[in-house]
Amino acid sequence: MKDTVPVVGSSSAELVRNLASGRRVALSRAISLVENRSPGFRELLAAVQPHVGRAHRIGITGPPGAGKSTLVTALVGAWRQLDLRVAIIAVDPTSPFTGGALLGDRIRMNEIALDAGVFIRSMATRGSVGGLALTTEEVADVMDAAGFDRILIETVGVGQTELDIAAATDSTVVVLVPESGDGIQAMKAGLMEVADLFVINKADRPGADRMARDVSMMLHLRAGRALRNVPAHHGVDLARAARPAARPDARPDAEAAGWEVPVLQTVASEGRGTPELADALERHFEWLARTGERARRRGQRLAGRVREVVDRAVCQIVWEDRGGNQILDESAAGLGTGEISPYDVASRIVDETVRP
Ligand SMILES: Nc1nc2c(ncn2[C@@H]2O[C@H](COP(=O)(O)OP(=O)(O)OP(=O)(O)O)[C@@H](O)[C@H]2O)c(=O)[nH]1
Ligand SMILES: [Mg+2]
Repeated sequence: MKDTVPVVGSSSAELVRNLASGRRVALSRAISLVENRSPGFRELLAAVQPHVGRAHRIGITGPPGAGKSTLVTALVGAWRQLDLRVAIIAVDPTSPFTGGALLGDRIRMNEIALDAGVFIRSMATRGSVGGLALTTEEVADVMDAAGFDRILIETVGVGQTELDIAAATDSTVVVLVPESGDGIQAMKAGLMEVADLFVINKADRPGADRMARDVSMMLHLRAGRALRNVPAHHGVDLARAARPAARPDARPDAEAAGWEVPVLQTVASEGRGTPELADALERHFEWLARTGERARRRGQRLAGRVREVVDRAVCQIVWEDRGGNQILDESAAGLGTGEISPYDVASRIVDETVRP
């Protein structure tokens, strides 16, 4: 199949016309090409790039069974009423998204799946060739160029990978449920850093108010700390200088940049609170555009993507092409006896591969 992708070899304009005309087969194949890193995927991404940047990208993450897909379904319903086109990426779903069963509402999901204005794609973590966050962003680029107005990315879990994927968007929604543990736990998992909006779903269950209060309190504590780090005058920021340099593409948390992270309560299965979630997402998108934050984040993401691709290429050169792996193998015995140190081996590898 990968040799017969119809979009490859066509001009950029043709390609985008193909995608924009709503040809789902063309879109599916373009996405597979990107996902599998098949020949031509770079050209395809280059061709869509000038048409990228219109869609509002929204990441939705949270523990398994929190009601993410149910929320997604409700949002899709709201947007379809406004005649907006919606694409959904379900990353590593615990059950196939299009099956509908996991939504607990088979009929509504099937309606959505049959709607020409909705496109659903599942992506597997296992066997992903590139970095998953990178690939997900690239798939979103293809959907963006295909003219979708909203792109929803659902990831299951609150580990680093899931957060990275959900945060590679304009707006990141973290979904918690009353029983998902206390707010402190949530903070530890790095959720506070990535969330633009918190949703306490299953608010029909006991403990929702308390959970919402805990999360709000954590957010305020954080905001207080962020303020303390602002230098009193425009001199050197010692607090910052003392810390190790952040990753160049790291994302400053939304609170520090002037957005007050809302903590919403929803009962997604009954559609309660979901119009407010849709509103909050609109407000966030407007705020991003108004403050220039959207362009800034996008710039950082693009720079991060370049870094990631360069890092991969350099690793390939050092370890594979120029024999780094071989040097490491040869050094195994010496390392084991303590005759040479890991630093010695590393220096030798750098000397012989990077500066030959
Ligand atoms: N009581 C209650 N149940 C809900 C609510 N929202 C969703 N559910 C139910 O919770 C179950 C899981 O919902 P999903 O939307 O599949 O949750 P998910 O977070 O997408 O699940 P995974 O993708 O498997 O992690 C389903 O049976 C839903 O009907 C809610 O607000 N209250
Ligand atoms: Mg789900």
